[in-house]
Amino acid sequence: MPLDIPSAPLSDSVGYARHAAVAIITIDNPPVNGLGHSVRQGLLAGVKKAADDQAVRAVIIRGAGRMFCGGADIRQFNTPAASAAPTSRQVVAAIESSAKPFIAAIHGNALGGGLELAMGCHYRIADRAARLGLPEIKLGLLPGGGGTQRLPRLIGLSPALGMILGGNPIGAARAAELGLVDRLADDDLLAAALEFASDIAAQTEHPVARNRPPPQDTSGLIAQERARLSSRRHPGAAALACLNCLDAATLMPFEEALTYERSRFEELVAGAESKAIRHLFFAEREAGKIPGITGKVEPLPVNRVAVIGAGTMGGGIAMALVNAGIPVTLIEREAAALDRGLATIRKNYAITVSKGKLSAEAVAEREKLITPTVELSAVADADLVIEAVFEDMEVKKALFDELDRLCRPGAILATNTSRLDVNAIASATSRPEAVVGLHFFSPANVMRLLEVVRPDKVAPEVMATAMALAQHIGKLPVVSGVCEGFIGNRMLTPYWKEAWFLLEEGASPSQIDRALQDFGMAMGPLALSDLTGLDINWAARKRLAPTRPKHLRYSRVPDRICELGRFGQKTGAGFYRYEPGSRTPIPDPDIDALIEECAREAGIRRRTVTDSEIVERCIYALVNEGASILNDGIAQRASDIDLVYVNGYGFPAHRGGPMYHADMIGLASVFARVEAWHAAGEAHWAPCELFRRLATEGGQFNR
Ligand code: T1G
Repeated sequence: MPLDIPSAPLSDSVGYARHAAVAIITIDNPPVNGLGHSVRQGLLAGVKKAADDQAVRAVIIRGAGRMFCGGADIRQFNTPAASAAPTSRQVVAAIESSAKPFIAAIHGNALGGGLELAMGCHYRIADRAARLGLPEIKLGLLPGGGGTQRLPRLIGLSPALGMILGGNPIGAARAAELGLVDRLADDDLLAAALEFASDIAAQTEHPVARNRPPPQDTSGLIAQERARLSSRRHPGAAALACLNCLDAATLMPFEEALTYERSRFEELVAGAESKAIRHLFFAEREAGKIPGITGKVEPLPVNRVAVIGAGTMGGGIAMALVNAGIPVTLIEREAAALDRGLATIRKNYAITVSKGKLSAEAVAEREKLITPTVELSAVADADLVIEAVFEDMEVKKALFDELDRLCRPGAILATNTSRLDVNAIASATSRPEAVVGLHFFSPANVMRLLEVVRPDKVAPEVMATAMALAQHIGKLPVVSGVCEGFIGNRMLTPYWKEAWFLLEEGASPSQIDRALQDFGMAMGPLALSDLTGLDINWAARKRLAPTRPKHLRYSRVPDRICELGRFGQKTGAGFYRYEPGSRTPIPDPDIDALIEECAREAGIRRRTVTDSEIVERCIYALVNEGASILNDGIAQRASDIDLVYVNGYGFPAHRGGPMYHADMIGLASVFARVEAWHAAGEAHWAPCELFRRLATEGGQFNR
């Protein structure tokens, strides 16, 4: 059967061919066959051409390249092209009203507007590996091309609600079970679609989604979901709008509900939340790019990794690697520590199995990929070694000296340090060009963010390998230069300091945490420090004390808390106290008294501090440090900083990240506040040159 039938162009991204009595319309708009304006024009032209062609009895729509269609062209949103006729809705309406049956031949992805296009067709044939979904909610949007109306008519309200509010695609087999796909293709998709076309040729009636009975919400599903959403601090505009559109599907005539859906979509696509989330969508794709390296320098093969340290980080890293099918040699100096690490890994997998996320067989396969040993010499056959040992420079230098001698030539040596100088670690080896930082975030088998720290002497192929490995194991790699704390932890320092200063000036821990959670932070700064452990940063402050500039304001609050042995949740008390076995922060009058004493000692008259002042000072502390990180060349781009804070530190995605948030407020306004605090004698607010220049020139961090 001919795989590829020559097409005549209908537009610069849609082709038309006829094979016997079947017209074949092919979308060819790399990289994802997005439904840009030229695609929509071509599709409508194809619908008309097939209608006029007397020889045509059925029509197949398919995608060229690696997928059927990845949805509307997000880059065209908020531009005239997005709503230029013909819209997706008009194309789908023309297909649905066609007297000739349309068959969507789906491979790769059918997402968003791509699935909506397929649901406008009378039938859907899918390759078994295909994935179908309506991920719009992940862009702060809703399916605006009829998805909220056709999907529940095709598969029922409950599965439709799950797909639309979850935003996750389903596989072709599941789609077939639900009735979203009419036939699965085992190998040749086009052949299967052509065969299906001949199977239905004799039929005079063909199913039209819009004519199916509307979904009924007999079990109060929508009300339950609305209550669940409303109980969230930030349910998100898109989730509520999706729910309202599904409700409309059960209550309104089809056309009226379609108009309602379109209005809600237009509100969302013009809204700040979706624009912020779409900023992050593209930022994620930018983050993986290192100019001059990715796409140009071939990554080195990584077939075996040695992980040194089977503690929380080492065990999580080992899991992240075997989850991607990469064999791991897990090394600990002592058998007892190794056994503890393996037991933790087994426990974590058991939880995953109990949640139904993985089968016991799949877990067994992954655990088989881990080779535990107490012999450091086992690193000899590793292509990459990742150390996750005690966070001490001398310990790490000594280990890297040993690794340099034990590892094969060409092996890459990576450190998981969260803030130490990777150049200094590299200098402990004879191969600094092979040393890189891979700063995983805990839990390393769950958190997507990975700071790839780029030392001065690292070779381009080592960076290319680190970025490729990160993406292979499903991480979100962000390149950071070498500095104290890289990107994320460096920004955390002034953020926490501002919170401590606000405590001394009159705010309480609960007020500060609540104000920032109302802003959208997943956790308040003080509860966060209790979670991460106050002792880690206390050690850093003590290490840096000899070089701390004396003119900078310094709060004794966290030191005094640590001196009481209160390191946070791990000791049952920090800024808050915790009941045994509980992680719920409980305000502690002893801490209030300690704060008042620190204020007195610092000569600070306490006052009423407003929530808005708390938010402004803490968030602008992030922005000001982010600007310095950009100024110092530590981050490649502002959107990388946004990604670090949204994915690693709970910054609200619907505000786009700290730098994007400042851009939306206007840098002149943000800079004016920073400059005012600096001019009032708060030396730690000194803005960098880049911030000053952008603010005065009307620029933005995210260009
Ligand atoms: N529009 C524009 N560009 C897109 C795009 C899209 N929909 N999807 C991907 N790209 C770009 C991406 O920025 C990157 O660009 C390149 O394509 C490869 O992407 C009306 C309103 C399809 C699963 O949400 O999930 O339809 O960096 O690296 O890993 O109801 O892309 O190369 O310059 O991600 O193979 C709904 C979003 C839109 C799907 C492919 N659709 N995309 O993954 O490639 S809204 C989505 C994805 C909508 C309708 C509604 C993934 C993918 P560059 P990539 P991939």
